[in-house]
Formats: sequence, C-alpha cells, structure tokens
Amino acid sequence: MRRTPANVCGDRIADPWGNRTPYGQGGQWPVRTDTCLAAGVAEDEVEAWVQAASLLHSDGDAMDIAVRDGRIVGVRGRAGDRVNRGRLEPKDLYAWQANGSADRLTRPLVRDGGRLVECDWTAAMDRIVTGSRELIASEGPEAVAFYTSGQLFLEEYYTLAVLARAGIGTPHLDGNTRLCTATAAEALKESFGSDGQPGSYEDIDHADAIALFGHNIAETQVVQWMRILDRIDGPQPPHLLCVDPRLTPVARRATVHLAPRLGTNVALLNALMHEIIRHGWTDPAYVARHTVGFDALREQVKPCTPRWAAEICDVPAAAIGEAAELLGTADRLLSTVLQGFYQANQATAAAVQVNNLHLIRGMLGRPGAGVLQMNGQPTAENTRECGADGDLPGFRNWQNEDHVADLARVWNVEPSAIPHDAPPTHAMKIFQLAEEGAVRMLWISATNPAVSLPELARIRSILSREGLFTVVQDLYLTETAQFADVVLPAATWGEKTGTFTNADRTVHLCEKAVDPPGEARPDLDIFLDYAARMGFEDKDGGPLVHWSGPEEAFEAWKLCSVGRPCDYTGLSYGKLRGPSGIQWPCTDQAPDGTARLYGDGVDWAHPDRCETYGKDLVTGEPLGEERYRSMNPDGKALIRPAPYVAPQEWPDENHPFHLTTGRTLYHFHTRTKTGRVPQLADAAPDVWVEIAASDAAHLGLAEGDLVEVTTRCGALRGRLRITSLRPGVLFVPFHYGYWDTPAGSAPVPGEAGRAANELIATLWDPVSKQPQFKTAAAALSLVERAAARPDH
Ligand SMILES: Nc1nc2c(c(=O)[nH]1)N[C@H]1C(S)=C(S)[C@@H](COP(=O)(O)OP(=O)(O)OC[C@H]3O[C@@H](n4cnc5c(=O)[nH]c(N)nc54)[C@H](O)[C@@H]3O)O[C@H]1N2
Ligand SMILES: Nc1nc2c(c(=O)[nH]1)N[C@H]1C(S)=C(S)[C@@H](COP(=O)(O)OP(=O)(O)OC[C@H]3O[C@@H](n4cnc5c(=O)[nH]c(N)nc54)[C@H](O)[C@@H]3O)O[C@H]1N2
Ligand SMILES: [Mo]
Repeated sequence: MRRTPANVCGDRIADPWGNRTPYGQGGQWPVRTDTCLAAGVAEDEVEAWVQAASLLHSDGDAMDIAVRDGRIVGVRGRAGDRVNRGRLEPKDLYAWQANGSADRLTRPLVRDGGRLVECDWTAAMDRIVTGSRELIASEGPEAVAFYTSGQLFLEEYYTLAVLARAGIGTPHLDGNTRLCTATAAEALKESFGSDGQPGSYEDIDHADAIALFGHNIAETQVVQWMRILDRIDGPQPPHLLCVDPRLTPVARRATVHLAPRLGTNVALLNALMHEIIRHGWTDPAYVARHTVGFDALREQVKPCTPRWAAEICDVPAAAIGEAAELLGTADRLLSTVLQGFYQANQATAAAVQVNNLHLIRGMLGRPGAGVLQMNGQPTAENTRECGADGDLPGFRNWQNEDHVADLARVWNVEPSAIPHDAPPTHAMKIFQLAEEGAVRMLWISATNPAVSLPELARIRSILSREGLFTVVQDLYLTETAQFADVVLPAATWGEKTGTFTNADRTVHLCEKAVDPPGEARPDLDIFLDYAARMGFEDKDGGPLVHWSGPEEAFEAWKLCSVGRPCDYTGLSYGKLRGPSGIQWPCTDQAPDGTARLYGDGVDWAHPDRCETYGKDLVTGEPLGEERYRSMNPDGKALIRPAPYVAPQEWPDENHPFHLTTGRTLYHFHTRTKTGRVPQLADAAPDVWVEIAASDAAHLGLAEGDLVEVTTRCGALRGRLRITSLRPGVLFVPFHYGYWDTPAGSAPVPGEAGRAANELIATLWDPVSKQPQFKTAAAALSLVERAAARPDH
C-alpha cells in the first residue's frame, strides 16, 4: 500500500522552488528548512533522524532521514550545511518512498534454462567467482570488464578500483560518468593539468554575473537555482546569461538568452572571446603571470566576429555582443557548464573555451569569480578521484612512471601489476569490446545501460550476446537486469553507510538508517566478498583489499589521497558528523577544507605533477610528455584554443529536425526510484516530444497529438508538447524506458519504442569519449490525433 506523504513545506510539485529568502551580494544565504513526512507522522513522533545527503543529482544537499518502527518515514534538510542551508528539492522530498517499493530485489537471481531464478548468495557468488577464474585463466584478465556508476559511495569505488586494477589487472573499468562528466574531468585536465573543481557554490553569493552554459540548473540542481533566485530577488542582483536552445526556466530569468543551433557552442564561445579581446576586457597581468597559450587563442578567435558566429549559431550578432559585454565587464563572474556542452558536438573543446574565458579575464579563485565544470550524478566526483573511471586513483597520471610507482607503493604491489601501458578503457570502448567478443564478462553496478546508452537496439544485442557473462547489481529488475546471467540485490541510500563528494568538492557522510529489504546487501559488502573469494593478494601475500567496512575503506582511501589534489587526510567519519559537509582538499594545513582552488595560480599543471599531458582538442590525439613539457615547462594554466567543427549529425531532407534530449525536474534518469513514487510519477507519467509552435503550425500538428520521431538508428512514439524552443529543434526527455510499460520490456526490432536512446547514434567526443546525446538529425510524423483537442 502506498501512503501519501504530507509535505510539511507545501505542494512542491506545483511549486518546485518554494518560498524566496532574498539576500544581497556578499551576504550569507538564509536558512530555510524543508521537510516531508509520511501522512500521519508528526515531527515529534520520529524516533531517529539519521544524517544523509541527496543521491538524486550532484548538488549534495544535506538532509536527515526520519525513522520510525525501523522504516523511513520522511526527510528534512540540514540547516547547518553549507550546500543547501536546509533546502530540499522535489525529488528528494518524495523519492525516499521508493526504498520501500514492493518490487525491490530481495534475493540474488541466476539464469537457469534461460530464466532468472532465485538463489542464495553463495550460489550467486560462486557463479561469478568460477566464471571470472575460468576466463582469467583461459583468456587473461582483459576478458573481464567492469561498468560502474556515479551513484555509489567513495568507499565502494575505491574498493572496486583496487580489486579491478591490481587484483584482476584489467584496464577495463569505467563508470557511467563517461556519459555524464567525462567532459568536465577532461576540460579541467586540459586547462589546469588535473581534475578538480576550481569554484564553489558560495560563488553564487558573491557573483555579479552568472553564466550558464548548456545547464538547466533550475530543473537539475534545483536547490542552487533557489540560491540564484534568492540573489535575483535581493539587493544588487547578478546578471544572468543563459546559453540553451530551449526557453528553460533559467532562460526565462536571464538578462541575455542565446539559443544557438545544436552543437555550435565552440563557434559561439570563440565569438564571445573575440569580442572580449577586441574590447580589451582581458586581464593581461593575470594572463602573463598564470597562463600559457594566450597568443594562440588570440589568433584563433581573430576571424570569429559576432557576425561570423551569428551565421553558424543562428543567433543575432547583437545578442552575442550583449553577452560578451555581460561577461567582459563583470567584476565577479561565475560560469557553470553542463550537458548542453558535455553531450554536444565538440564537447571538450567547448567546455575548455569556458575555462579560457575565465583565464583571459583572470576570473578564478576569488569569491564570486570561478568556474564550475559541473558534475551531474551525486557521486561522480568519487568515481573519478577513486579511479573507477578511466583514470588512476588520486588523479595520478598513468603515463608518469613515478605516479604509477607511488600508487603501487600505496597498494603494496609491483607497478607492473597495475595496467598502464595504454589508456584505461573508456565505457564506449568496453561495449565495443563486448560486441566483438574480446570482453567476455561484464559486471554492471548501479547503472542501467539498456536505457541510458546510445543506440539501444545495439546495446540490447550486446547484452544478450551468447558468450558474454553479465552480472548486474541493482535495486530492481531493470531493463538491463533482464539481460543478466546473475542479478545481485543491492542496498541503497538510507540502507548503507558511506561518503560522497558533490560538484563543489563538498564531502558528506550518508549513514545507514534502516535495514535493506530481504537479503539485499551494500555494494561495498558485495565487492569485499568478491575480493575475499578471489583471494587477491599484495606482493607480500597479505590481502590486497584489507578492509572490512566503510570507515576502514575510507581510512584506506585517505592514504591513497595523501599529497594529491583531492587530499582527504584531514577528514574523518567523526568530523563529517558535524553540522556541515566539508570541501576537499582537507588537510592538517587546511583543516576546515578549501573553498576554492587556484586562488594563487595553478598548482597541478607542472609536467611532473599533472594528471595528463593533454590531447589535441579536435582529434583527441594525446600530445605526449615532450610536447607538454615544452608547451608548459613551469606548470601554468593552459589556454587551449580550438576551431569550430560542424556536427556530424545535421538535418537534411530526410531528417529535417535537430533532435536533442535531456531532463525534467520530476525524474531522475531511468526513473527506477522516481517512477515508483506517486507524486513524481504523476507529475510526468510518460514520454513526450517538444516542438516549437511555428513548426507545429507548419505541419498542422497540435498539442497532445501522438507522433513518431525517427532517426537513422530507430524510432520513438510520444505525445506532442508545444513549447518555446528553437524552431527546427525537437526535445525528448530520456527518462522513459520499459519497466513500467504494459509489456515490461523493450519493443521488438523494427517497432517504435519510448526511450530517447532508440534515436541516438553511437558517436562520442574524440577527447573525453563522452557520447553525443544532444545532437541528432530526426524526422517527425503524425501517428494519431489527440483524443480531445485542448481549447486554445
Ligand atoms: N531533475 C533531474 N535532475 C538531475 C538529473 C535528472 O535526471 N533529473 N540528473 C543529474 C545528472 S546525472 C546530470 S548529468 C545533470 C544534467 O543537468 P543539465 O545538463 O542541466 O540537464 P540536461 O537536460 O541534460 O541538459 C541541459 C540543457 O542542455 C540544452 N542543450 C541541448 N543541446 C544543446 C546545445 O547544443 N548547446 C547548448 N548550449 N545547450 C544545449 C538542453 O536544452 C537542456 O536544457 O542533472 C542532474 N540533475
Ligand atoms: N539520451 C540521453 N541519454 C542519456 C543522457 C541524456 O541527457 N540523454 N544523460 C546521460 C547521463 S548524464 C547519465 S548520468 C546517465 C544515467 O544513466 P544510468 O546510470 O543508467 O541511469 P540510472 O537510472 O540512474 O541508473 C542507476 C541504476 O542504479 C540503481 N541504483 C540506485 N542506487 C543504487 C545503489 O545504491 N546500488 C546499486 N547497486 N544500484 C543502485 C538504480 O536502480 C538504477 O537502475 O544517462 C545518460 N544517458
Ligand atoms: Mo549525468
């Protein structure tokens, strides 16, 4: 039985951002505590409030979980936390109900005679251990691959990274962060030599201009949008620039809104920098002291006039001029970048141009002057820093033998035990290797690739390949789990303990509040169990993975982070039980954490210390150590120009529309949690297709008509919504898979589906290897008129 919770803080489906608490520039954001409790439960009836933080976006909103009779009965924002100061957004207010969903996995499943049947943990783990041993013996460690998440805890990623890299010795370990923030990481590496977010959310309090590049923050980091709204309503409000082809809630409040053609971000940025340089709005002293590469950038953008870009981007040249003035004359400029850049054509090149803009203006490392190359997923930062993505733990450089030797020392293994003779394998390549039969075992944890990867027909055929042994570790029998050979039931948020780090480096502790259902186990326990059964050893014959719980794993990670940009040595579980999360690096010298990186120039770009020697921003080819040393001998910030290159996916006669995909405020990804919560499911029950009014009129289509969208990859059906977006563009939310359709599974080949990724081609940015979910060429046709046409 579903019980409707009484939301103590009003109807936050109708009013997602809640009441305003205005404040002025440089002031402290006022507290506002948001609460949601189950119907019939009063605050004083709650038996325990257990500390946690949000796992439904990268904001890291701190909250307490309300517990009664061993069950979760609600949540309340933590007023003392630096990130949200008590606020919670709709998903967090309601989604805790999904923990108690009746269809949670409670026992392991194994495939027998073609069907998934329940078994005990010993039988399931035996199958995995026997399978991996046989494959490693017959084919070598490279037959085994891991595809993990941006939604587990730091302790879980670190354990997985150690067992995969030094235990098995496979280079095939990556996260779905490849789909999400691979470009954020890559852009930071290309500009600053290392991953690590320069800015802080507190920059919102100080900025006089805020620029959002391909970032619908109002719907995707809802609480930081409340912060921006509170600044807008207060004294000395900041100017806002929004770069997005749709009239998003952000665009509606913007001082200047540019709605460029899809995938033309680099052209636009080059014109903006052209104007900034032409007007002398640069900071020559900062450029000389802290950067290399300015002359090359100036040459690159010399021909990129607003008129040139207006042609390519189809935005008025005058508007580009206004945007340049907003950016060029700000004293404290904060920029954020997200998927409208990271998942579009020339992802890394475009994101790097935002870094360039800040470097030439000296807008870094001061209150209000900063860049946030955003994360999307709640724990994506940890996937990256723990090396569960395609990098070595602690932002070490796989091409630097000293870095590998240092990691080998931490793990007490020989450097040769850590694969590093080629770049670690990225997720798109892992699936390709599985398709070709080189990868024979694929262990998928906390991600749902059968909905979230591009070209789903292909992904389904890979996952159902004869000869690919698939393990899926999830809460539910997802679209992906349906293909598995072994399904492991996992515990989740509220049912296990661990830490994670948000997009502005704030580390939170998230504690266990209730027991998981049935035999479900924390992901950490599953990885530890596997490591023990496999008997992985260090070079002295001791256990390679020598910890047995989250706090011990955290302490082990701290040793791996010593002296690295993401130094955690000043943190402990005890300290994280304080009123607020804390930003890394946190050390003896900086015991309260570090608000901003690069206050006094860049410190991780030195050739001996950098995480990467860089890549060509057009081809993705590595530049190599020698080139990097000659380019940046002193380790300054790198200004890296890039020419505009047109997208591969471009409308033509057969596919006249430009299709893009993204999110709605009410759902998280493939809706495994939010789709199981009545308030959120009802707010956005099914897929839709957005079209501009002029296009709808031209085609004689109306609101609510059932349409079919087709691309060269596949087809999708959904109801039409007429909205304000660029004419010629269609938008489809990517949240809707098949688990809650009548059939419960994907369409048969040739039939239209409802998942956006039926339509998206397998294309990725050559630099970050992030797929291009935001740019496809598509056709649109009417299937059936709306039942009752709404009156106009
Ligand atoms: N409600 C909600 N919040 C979430 C999530 C969720 O699923 N639901 N997921 C979290 C995660 S993992 C992520 S990664 C973030 C993503 O957060 P966002 O990046 O803010 O979300 P998206 O909707 O994917 O894309 C942002 C915008 O990019 C625009 N866009 C599309 N193509 C282009 C282009 O070519 N150029 C430009 N300039 N813009 C373009 C779209 O119109 C869209 O408004 O959200 C996080 N927060
Ligand atoms: N077309 C299109 N496609 C996209 C995007 C887009 O904008 N457009 N965005 C991309 C981006 S940015 C992202 S981040 C991805 C997201 O794509 P996915 O990661 O595939 O989406 P989720 O639904 O978050 O999948 C997470 C899975 O983990 C499970 N889970 C949750 N908590 C736990 C836990 O504690 N333990 C375990 N073991 N499992 C758990 C959930 O039930 C769910 O099945 O999608 C990408 N795909
Ligand atoms: Mo993401």
